[in-house]
Amino acid sequence: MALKNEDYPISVQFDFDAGTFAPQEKSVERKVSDLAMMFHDTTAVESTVKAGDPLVYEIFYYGFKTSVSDMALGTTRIQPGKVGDEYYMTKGHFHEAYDQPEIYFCVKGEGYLLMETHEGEFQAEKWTRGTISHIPPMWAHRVVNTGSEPLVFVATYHLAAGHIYKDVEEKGFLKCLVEKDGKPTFVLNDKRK
Ligand code: S6P
Ligand code: ZN
Repeated sequence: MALKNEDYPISVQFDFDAGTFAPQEKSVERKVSDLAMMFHDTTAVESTVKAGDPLVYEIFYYGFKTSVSDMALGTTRIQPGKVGDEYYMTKGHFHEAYDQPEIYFCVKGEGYLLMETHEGEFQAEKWTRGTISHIPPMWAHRVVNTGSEPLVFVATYHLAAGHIYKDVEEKGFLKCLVEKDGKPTFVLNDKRK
């Protein structure tokens, strides 16, 4: 089979200090207002948005699409911070394609990877720099930054995986991470009580 331009090997360069890589195809920013329905303290959401609507996280993408494959790279940089007592986190999603897994690699910072199935199985993985987690198909996934510096992780997945946000927007995850007595603490999500 004749090779097309996109079928040749390619590399990008990761910057461990910045938590980004170059070249990039695109980036997306999510602020507190984009995550308004995700945090449990709606009064704190309102006042944080009014006070300047801070950036929570950015995602940098590169899709290594070839004629026959669709491997993709995403790096997410979550700022340290809280809305009320709840730590900054990603929205979280299920993959649209039920057979699509993903690998997450924590390269900076500390926090938790929360995962949950439609059947209500919940699992949280403690993350420090160097933790690599496999997210099996059919597990929703969200990352929470419980540290005092940006948390950066690299994701590899197939573009065919797609994203479904609706379920997480409506019900959240079974547990939330809040600061209690200065420590990250799991509490049951109000929407599930
Ligand atoms: C894609 C992968 C990540 C997330 C990113 C932001 O499958 O899991 O690149 O898109 O970490 O999270 P979210 O929930 O806002 O898409
Ligand atoms: Zn994903």
